Parts: sequence; structure tokens; C-alpha cells
Amino acid sequence: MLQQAFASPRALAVALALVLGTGAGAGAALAAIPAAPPATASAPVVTIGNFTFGPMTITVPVGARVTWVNADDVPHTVVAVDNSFRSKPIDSDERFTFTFAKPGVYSYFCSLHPRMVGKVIVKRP
Ligand SMILES: [Cu+2]
Repeated sequence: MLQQAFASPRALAVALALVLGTGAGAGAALAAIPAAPPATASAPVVTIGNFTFGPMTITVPVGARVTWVNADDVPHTVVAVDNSFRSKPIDSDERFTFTFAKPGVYSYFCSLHPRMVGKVIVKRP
């Protein structure tokens, strides 16, 4: 009984050290995994095709980088009604990016084809 008591605490200590060591290692590994970046939420894309902005209206959080990609065979532009942003003519397969730093509703159009309209709604997260 006494001899077992001597042997047992030591074995227990070794086992505890192993478990604690492994536990700490696993914790560190978990902490090292970065949180998934909200890439799709903060970097939305509007595709310009068939003389249409798609989607015509998008809602994004403040700070989002919105990219317009021209999938048409003719150039288009992206011009804010309030003039807060204005692209140069975007050729086929080229893109224009604007970062929305302030909340608001941004209506825009294509200055080459003014019937092409779209809207970016910027909200606080
Ligand atoms: Cu256009």
C-alpha cells in the first residue's frame, strides 16, 4: 500500500505533465489559426454585362472595396450621381475599384450609356 502510494503520485505527475503539455500545445495551435477574413463581404464585385450592372443594387459594410468588372465588348464607366467616385472608361475585362468609407446610398450610372444605373448601399457593420 505504501509502496504503491510512492509510485503512484510520481506516475500521476508525469501523466499530468504530459496532458498539460499537450493541452497547452493544442491551445497555442488553435490560437495561431487566423480568423477567416470576410473577403466576400468586404470585397464585392459588380459585373457589367449586357449593358447592365449586376447586381444592380448591392449592400456592403463601411470600408468595403467594391470592384466593377466589365464583361461587355464595349467600354463602360461607373460614375456616382453625387460625383463621389468616377471611373475612366473601363475596357472589356478591365476593372474599377472604389472603397466606400462613409455610410450612405450611392446611386451611379454609366456616363457612356446613362440608362445603365446601379446603387451601392453602404451600412455600418
Ligand atoms: Cu456603359
